[in-house]
Amino acid sequence: MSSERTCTIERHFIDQQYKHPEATGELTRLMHQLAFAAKQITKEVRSAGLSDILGAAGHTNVQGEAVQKLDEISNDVIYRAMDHAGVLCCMASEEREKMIPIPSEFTSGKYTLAFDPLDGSSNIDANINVGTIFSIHKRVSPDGTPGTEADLLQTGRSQVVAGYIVYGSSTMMVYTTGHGVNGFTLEPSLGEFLLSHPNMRIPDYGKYFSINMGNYHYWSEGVRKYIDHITTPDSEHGTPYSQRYIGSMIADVHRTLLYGGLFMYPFDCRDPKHPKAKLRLLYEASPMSMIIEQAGGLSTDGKQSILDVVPHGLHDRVQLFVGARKNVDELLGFLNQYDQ
Ligand code: P6P
Repeated sequence: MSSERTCTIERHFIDQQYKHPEATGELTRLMHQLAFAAKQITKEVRSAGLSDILGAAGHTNVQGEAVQKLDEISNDVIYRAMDHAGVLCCMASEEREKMIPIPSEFTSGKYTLAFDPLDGSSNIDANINVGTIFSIHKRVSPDGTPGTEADLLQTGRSQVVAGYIVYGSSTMMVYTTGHGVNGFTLEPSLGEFLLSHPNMRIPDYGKYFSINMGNYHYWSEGVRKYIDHITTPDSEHGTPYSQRYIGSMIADVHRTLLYGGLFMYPFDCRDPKHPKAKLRLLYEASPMSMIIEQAGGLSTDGKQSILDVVPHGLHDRVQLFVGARKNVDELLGFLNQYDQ
């Protein structure tokens, strides 16, 4: 095993910290706690089929979606790993309508955490890849005071850390602090995340596209024209591309990071005056877009980088196109031609 492979995620956190003399170690501690939570959720996900935590928990979350028991367990694991860490001033979760305060004796932290505890949860019972997505900002309210929504409602561009943990054939944690993207694979026999994918780069182009084709007739003209273009056989344009769609954003974007192409979740334009988006900005689109852009790719809501979209609410939704540079540029050509 190469020397890089023996680099634990803890060592990597410390290396990142020592690149910044002003670092206090708070962020390192935050990342340690996230890695610990990831190991706990891995254990729950791996044993879900053998215990009674599969199936719906019987109530719906703020998104109106049936909450799976693993969603709740994952949410609680992350909350318990973070609430006493003394590094956060507040949190936001897909599973909670309102901002999650930090207990008053621990509210001095200078960071915020927005997370989707278990993205793709509708696939849990089918044993399909699910994952945790996280986004960290530095607070904007005065240190030592309870965190506020304003601390959470910041653009993707101002994220301090963005990352995800994908629970698949192995558990991988992929994160960026704005200086490139690194991937770590959990070595179960050690209980450690080891550096397995140093300096991840997305290919410049790929002949894959990831989208729910069942919504074809709901999309804008530009999106439909683009999909028609990439699915029409034409040797000169190297089409058709291959479609890959798992239905867990985290798995679809992770594959796109590795193989290129693009992932799309367009507006539902059945009401052209009120197009509807599905994916959430704060804890899905923003962190995944920072990862892809840090790896050399592009993200857009059709008009601007996802990282520049200003959030107004914790659960804002956004149209999302994210992936390899040439693929996203090709799509934008169609949106600019047909959707302006
Ligand atoms: P659809 C999972 O529920 C999720 O939020 C994302 O992870 C995924 O990309 C999307 O919804 C799938 O939505 O409408 O294709 O089932």
